[in-house]
Amino acid sequence: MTKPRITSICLFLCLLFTGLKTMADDGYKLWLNYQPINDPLAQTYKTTLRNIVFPANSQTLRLAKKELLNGLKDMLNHLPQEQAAINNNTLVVSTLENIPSLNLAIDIKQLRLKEEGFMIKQTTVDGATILLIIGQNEIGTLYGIFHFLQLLQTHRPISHIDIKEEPHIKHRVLNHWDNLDGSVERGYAGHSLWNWHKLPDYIDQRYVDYARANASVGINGTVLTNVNANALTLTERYLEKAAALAEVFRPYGIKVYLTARFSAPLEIGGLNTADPLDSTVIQWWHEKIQEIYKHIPDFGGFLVKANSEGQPGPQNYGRDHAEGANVLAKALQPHGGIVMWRAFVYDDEVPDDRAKQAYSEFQPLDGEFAENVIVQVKNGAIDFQPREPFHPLFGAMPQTPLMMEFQLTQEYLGFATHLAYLGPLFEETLQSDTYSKGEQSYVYKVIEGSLDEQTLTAMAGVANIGSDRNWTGHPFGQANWYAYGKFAWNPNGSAAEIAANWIRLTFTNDQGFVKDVQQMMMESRETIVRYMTPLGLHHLMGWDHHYGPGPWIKDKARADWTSVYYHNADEQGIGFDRTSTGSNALSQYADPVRKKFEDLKTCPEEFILWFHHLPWTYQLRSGESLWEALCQHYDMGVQGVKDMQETWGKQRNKVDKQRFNQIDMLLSIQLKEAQWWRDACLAYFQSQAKKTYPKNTNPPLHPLNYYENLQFHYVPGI
Ligand code: BDP
Repeated sequence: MTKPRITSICLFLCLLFTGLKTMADDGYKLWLNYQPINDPLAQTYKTTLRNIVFPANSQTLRLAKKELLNGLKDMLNHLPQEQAAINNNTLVVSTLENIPSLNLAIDIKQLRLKEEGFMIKQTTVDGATILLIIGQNEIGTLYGIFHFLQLLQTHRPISHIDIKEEPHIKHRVLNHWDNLDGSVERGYAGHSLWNWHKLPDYIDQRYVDYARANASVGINGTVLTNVNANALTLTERYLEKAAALAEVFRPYGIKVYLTARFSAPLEIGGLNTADPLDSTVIQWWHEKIQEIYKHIPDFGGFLVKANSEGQPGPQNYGRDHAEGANVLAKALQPHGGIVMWRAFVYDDEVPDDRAKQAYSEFQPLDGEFAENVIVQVKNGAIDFQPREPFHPLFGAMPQTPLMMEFQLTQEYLGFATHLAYLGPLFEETLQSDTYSKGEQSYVYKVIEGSLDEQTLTAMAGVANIGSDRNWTGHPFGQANWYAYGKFAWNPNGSAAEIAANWIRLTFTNDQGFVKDVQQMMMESRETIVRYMTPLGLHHLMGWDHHYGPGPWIKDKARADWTSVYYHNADEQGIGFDRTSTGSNALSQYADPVRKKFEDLKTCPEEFILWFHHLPWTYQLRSGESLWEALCQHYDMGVQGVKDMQETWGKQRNKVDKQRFNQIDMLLSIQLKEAQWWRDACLAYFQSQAKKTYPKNTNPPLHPLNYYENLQFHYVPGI
């Protein structure tokens, strides 16, 4: 071959290679991005998967099979040979129940799997080496297929594989705060996915793709409507629409739930009360629930926000939360439905520390709820802040099933504009020790029911999904949906591992990329804490829309809707005293936890201003004064975003151009906003502390009144 020919071949290969990297990817495929495998492992995969035995005699199994074959075709350009008998190198896929019909010499009594579990195992049967994927039921089989495909996507070896996976939590649910008019409360990724106007007759392909994505991470329930509920949701017209969605989701193992407005008997039922102990009200709910089950035979149940932020509830009639929840629960019970009753309550009548109110109202009701009620508790006692200590209700209601509510939609973490991987936030909460039954009484054990022997278990994630082409607005928002599914499956999981897998599935298996991006993701939430609410500060955001900083917010209808209520900054000091000299919210924790937080020597500094009001001169462990440390944290936050930009900038040739640019632009916005948070907060706190800025801290770009006077219209999510 002549030299010029070699050069042009090289050039062609180079172009081909860079062409692949620069191809557009709009992110629609999420982590189900079945890229061709250019790795020596591909040959082993093909050999192991030469044949297939997969009797698919139901809709779920048929779609599991289709998923498998499509995945193999895309990744390996290979289709296994369909076989009736089992030979060497055969992939056998089956539900536990169907195994006997395959005439396999396997003792199925030894194969024990919990509901929706699966196993993937290489074994020898009658002299043939086969790979088995067995699901406890059809949905377990579908989960097994997704898991298997993810192993291939992440280039894991499959010889001698022996995996058993079972969900630790029964109901793994997304909460959509979607309104019937198509808007999404605190939604930053476009409109609602549900087109209520065109339903039930028009089925958008996105409904199917949504169900598939959820099933691929083990999510098995969806609450379609906003917790600030509209009674119309429960009218026949909307039930028909919800039923159409339920039909699409069913083969993917996803149950539909709805939010129930407590005053629905008044608003759509024509009654003159919604008192849960009134017999006409009891009858109304009974009939309404029967009607729902006619439309949706596997309806999951209700999610209820009652007597909170103006929502109606049993307290309007002098009844308590248990009396309210139990009426719905009784009517749902014969159908197998549950009530998820939210503990996110605070009342204008109670002038107490807002952080105490959920505990004060719910803890005394321990043991009063019907069997099919589970109390849904936010991760922290205030409201999805960038960092909160775990909610004191965890561990404090041993006779009541409690579920975790996380918020994926980043209402307080920069919307869909800031890169915030929430895995570390989930892990931090779930691994917190409640000490309710001595050491190692972790929150995750409360949630999975193992601590108090609860069998009704659940986790909720407030969805960050909308009509945006890439589902979550920020391409990294997808990681929070994915990680939520993984933590709901196993709340004892590892955020770092989940991040690494997500990166491989979504972008590339390039080791350098995985390492850099994993580190960037793992640090991202801490970076946000630093430039928004360091050292235990909380609730400092802009009024109502929650966009940007607003530490100066005061004089609103309720003190606990203002920032000054939470930070209490003045010339002397800053922080919320929740010790025994203050609101004593700490008394709601088990003693070892209370003591740890109460004692300044042991209180983790990331929570110090959450629990203590301290003078600006208070010396932190680093030797810095509180004022100096505050300035330093805000600076570190801004620097953290610059570091993310640098890390991302290095990945240009490793990802497609479209997502590279999107993320690059979003990081620039994030840097601007981080700087804005830092400058506005420092200008404000300096005006209170009346201290000079430390030597290495640059003063804010503008005077305080510049930040105070900024106004924003049409902020998304309201
Ligand atoms: C707050 C949101 C509000 C929700 C509320 C809730 O700002 O829009 O309705 O939580 O969880 O964080 O009910």
